Amino acid sequence: MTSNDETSKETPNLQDVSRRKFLNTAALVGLAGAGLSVGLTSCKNEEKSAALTGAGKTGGSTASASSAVTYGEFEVPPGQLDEYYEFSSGGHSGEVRVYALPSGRTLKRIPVFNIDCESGWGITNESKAIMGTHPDGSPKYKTGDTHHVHGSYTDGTYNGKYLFVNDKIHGRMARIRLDYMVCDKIVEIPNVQGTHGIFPDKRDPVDPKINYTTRVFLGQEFHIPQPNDGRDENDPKKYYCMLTCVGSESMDVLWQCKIDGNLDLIATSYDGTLAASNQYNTENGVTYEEMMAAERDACVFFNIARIEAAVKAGKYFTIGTSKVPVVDGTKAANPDPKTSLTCYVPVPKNPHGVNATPDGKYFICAGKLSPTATVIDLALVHKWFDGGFKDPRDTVVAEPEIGLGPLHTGFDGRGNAYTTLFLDSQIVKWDIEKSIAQFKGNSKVDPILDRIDVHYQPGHGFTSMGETKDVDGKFFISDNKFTKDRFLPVGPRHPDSGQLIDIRGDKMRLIADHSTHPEPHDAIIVKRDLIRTKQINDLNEHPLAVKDAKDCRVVRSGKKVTVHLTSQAPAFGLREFTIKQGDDVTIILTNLDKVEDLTHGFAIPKYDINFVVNPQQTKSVSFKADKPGVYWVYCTNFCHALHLEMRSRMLVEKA
Ligand code: RUQ
Ligand code: CUA
Ligand code: CA
Repeated sequence: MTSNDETSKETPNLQDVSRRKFLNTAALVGLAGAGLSVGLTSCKNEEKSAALTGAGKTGGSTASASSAVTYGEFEVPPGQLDEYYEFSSGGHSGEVRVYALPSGRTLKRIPVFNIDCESGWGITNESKAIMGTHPDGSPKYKTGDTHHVHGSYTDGTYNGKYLFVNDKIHGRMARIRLDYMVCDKIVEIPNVQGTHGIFPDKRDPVDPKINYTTRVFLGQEFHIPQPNDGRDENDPKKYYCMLTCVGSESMDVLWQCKIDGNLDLIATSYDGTLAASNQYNTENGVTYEEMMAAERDACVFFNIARIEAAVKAGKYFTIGTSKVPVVDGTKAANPDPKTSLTCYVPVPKNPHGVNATPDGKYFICAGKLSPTATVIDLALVHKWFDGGFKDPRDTVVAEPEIGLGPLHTGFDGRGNAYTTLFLDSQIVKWDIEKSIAQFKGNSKVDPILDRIDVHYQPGHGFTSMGETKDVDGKFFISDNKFTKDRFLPVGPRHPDSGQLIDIRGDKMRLIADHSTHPEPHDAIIVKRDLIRTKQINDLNEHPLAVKDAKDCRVVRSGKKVTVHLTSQAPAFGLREFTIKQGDDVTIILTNLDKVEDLTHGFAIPKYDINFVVNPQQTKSVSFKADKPGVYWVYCTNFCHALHLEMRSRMLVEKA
């Protein structure tokens, strides 16, 4: 039976759980038992009861039938503005996306690590300078893999200045300035591979003159030889991973900290003293069997002040040609908690995700291959660092069984946690203080408050303002990896989805399925009044701006030719311009239109040039005039009744 057949037989209905498809029982039993199954992608239909038996074994329970949503409640009528921005990573598309919530409207795609011919990202000289180039001027990398988007903070909440996003493939981090919603810096991290989790400081700035986040921390997921230059290739015992610290304003790599095992997601404490990361490969395995050999891995805490003091005191080394100071945070190098740079808290098993509760008290690590979430008390982590006790495991204050495949946790500010269950295809709502009481031995307490089915296999889940002290407990989004029968079929490559859930009441309620282009990896939901954008560029921000149509001209110096050009609807400043075959040409284009939203495009056929200039913006492109002939340079962005007539002729004279 094809999915087409299934879909056509059934009436879509948000509340109809009978359409849910479950993983086969083998996957559930395997994970619940020996923990040896990786058959996570099976789409074999199984009875719901069979699947829930598997879940029940590990503390799961049936999702409650949530009360229906009245759709008018959440409608954002035409012309009205949404309450929130959602900033989402675009996964292996390499971009960042901007949505409006609760409507789910798509507002913008911000190209970051990807080439984008709509905006000209990776095509214009300005964007290539940010992305990095080969000596011939071509982009250094054409691919990216964004996972985690976080905003810059002041006093524990978003200040609306920046977004930071990782690139897992090439070990980079990008910064997006939120006033223009464009990427303005990319840094490539030395000595790492697989830069996965990132998180900025939430602390109050040290320097009162600085009203932005001061540091961003990045976790390395893949361990490698150091330097990775061909040495120790087949000696995995010598591979290792590092935490990297980047200055958020300079975007310089400030230091790195070598660790045992690997790093994954990152969270920072609200007091600015600690960063933490879950570790799923404390085994230093190179195959998945090896990586899941141990019953416990860890959540590692970094004592930032001690690391920075060690760097200042010169207690560091460097690797290869990199000048970045590296401190040693391994257990062997840190035998005494009172001086230790790191605290490795044992957590079961291949944990995924670490999230800080908005009251600043706890870090929660989801178990992934264990049906548990581990609650770590930050006060106890500090006590451990002060030498108060020896066993880091004593920082754990709860470990409730919440369901199968727990990955990420969001918060509502009312003491509840919402964890995505990848294998159960559910969100589970649980009470943190009750889980602590249960852990202390009060067997009568059940921390589980509610479950809701999602469709299907959720990865990240996050709440409105949930990573800030201003968490408002209104919405939760479940970003789902599989959609199978949820949308009209579009061939083998399925859309992904973000499901919007109302969390204001006792019971969670599913509001909407927002389909998304793969892969909406992780996101934050930010109140709209925290974001203040500029709607028009400043003519003076580009040093080469052509400020008057009368300044349009072709300037030649030997083979170097510069074309100064303007756009103003419905014409370019030069109706034609002539260059010679073999010239090295740079075209500088300023859009002199001042009207909001009046963007022009600029395309040259066969020369592979296509970009836009927004009102008062200047961009440039450089190319070799290697093809003689007539080329109609044209505007690609519908701007005027005479948009189609908005052209110029580029005449390339034969050499
Ligand atoms: S990790 S689905 Cu790249 Cu964000 Cu958990
Ligand atoms: Cu200018 Cu279309
Ligand atoms: Ca492991």
